[in-house]
Amino acid sequence: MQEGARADQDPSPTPKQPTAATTRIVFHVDMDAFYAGVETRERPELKHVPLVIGADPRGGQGRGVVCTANYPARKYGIRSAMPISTAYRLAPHAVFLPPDFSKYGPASEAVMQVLERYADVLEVVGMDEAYLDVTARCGGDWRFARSLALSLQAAVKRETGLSCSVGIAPNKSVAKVASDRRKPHGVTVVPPSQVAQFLDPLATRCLNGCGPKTAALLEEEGIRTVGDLARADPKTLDALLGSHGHWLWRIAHGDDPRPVEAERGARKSRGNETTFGRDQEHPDKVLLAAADLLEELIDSHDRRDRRSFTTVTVKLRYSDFTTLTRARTEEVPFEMDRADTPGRSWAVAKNLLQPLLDGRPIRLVGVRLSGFIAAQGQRALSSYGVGLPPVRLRHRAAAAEKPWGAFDPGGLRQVVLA
Ligand code: TTP
Ligand code: MG
Repeated sequence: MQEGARADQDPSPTPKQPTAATTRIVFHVDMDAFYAGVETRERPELKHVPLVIGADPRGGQGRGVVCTANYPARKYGIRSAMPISTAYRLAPHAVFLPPDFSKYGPASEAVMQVLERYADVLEVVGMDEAYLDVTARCGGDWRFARSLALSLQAAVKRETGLSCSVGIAPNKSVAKVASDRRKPHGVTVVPPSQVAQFLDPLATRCLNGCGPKTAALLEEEGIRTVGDLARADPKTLDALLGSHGHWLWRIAHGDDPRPVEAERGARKSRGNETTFGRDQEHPDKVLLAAADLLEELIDSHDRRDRRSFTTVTVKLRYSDFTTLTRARTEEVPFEMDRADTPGRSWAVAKNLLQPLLDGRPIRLVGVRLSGFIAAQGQRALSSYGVGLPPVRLRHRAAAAEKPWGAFDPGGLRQVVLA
């Protein structure tokens, strides 16, 4: 049901008073084919043709992966994280575009600003998704919640040019499952009385927290659907999956007490990594790629939330897929407003990487920032992206010791900002 299509008026939501007995009403909003949607805004002619955002397919020889594909491309079976070579084989006539990360942060911020107006509490959980607690403004009225979601979709479309889907349920985990049911541009409402019948037939994979490995383990026990999971003996699940098994059992029952929390939206880390087009044997080239990744990462962090960070983590994957990470936490935080942050954080990353570059060929290098500290004067969500010009790290580069941005590994890389 593409209900959002008929939502072009804004019913100017009026907050209502919740009663003590009101169950929560939670929205999960997830952008449709997010990166592809952003690219299509500038090139509307791509809207109805298969579009793949990801690594260069190099005529089927490319080595990176698909970031996302628009819905016409998904008809060919193309999916996120699939090798780009497979995507090319499935649809060689598709349009392949590299991701342009400079666009997605600002687009996300613009979306979140719209969502903020529709929420009692907004929890941003990723670039393209958020939970909204709308209990108070809906006053327990589920029909009103549906019209609020239609209005939200229309506002996101009107103000950002992007499409999203909304799941409406009494808690986060059911809302998250629901937002995925009628993509793209769908609204799925699951009031409390329908939670059990909604979840029962779905594959366990539909639950957030049930990845392919967990689903395979459950399948070995004959547990294929969320209903099977709900009927399973929790002790068996505990034995199979530990405390995670118990959690899955609870959410299979539609039981998720987690509140929607504004603060929880603040991410704990931000990372960036690249797979080399060819395994890289020269330590200097790996270091230069890492320096470039770190610069992009700091630039992206600067545009997103600007908190100071204290920990730098590096990651290396050797050609045999052995993967190592090393982290260092500094007592003096790396502040986003300080010109020495790129140089200082690079010195840490380099010192962590160098001992690991022992001549073995490298397949992937990554960097991650964490240990965030809310800085004074940090931008409020409501002012994201507004007013403050981004810190131009590339301009600072001249002052830094390292050759920031000087190395492009042949355009062969697949960058993943997470
Ligand atoms: P998703 O919300 O998982 O996917 P999507 O928005 O592209 O499509 P859908 O309509 O199914 O929600 O991820 C959001 C963005 O994150 C996506 O546009 C690209 C990026 N991404 C990757 O780069 N790699 C990945 O493996 C995934 C899953 C997402
Ligand atoms: Mg999405």
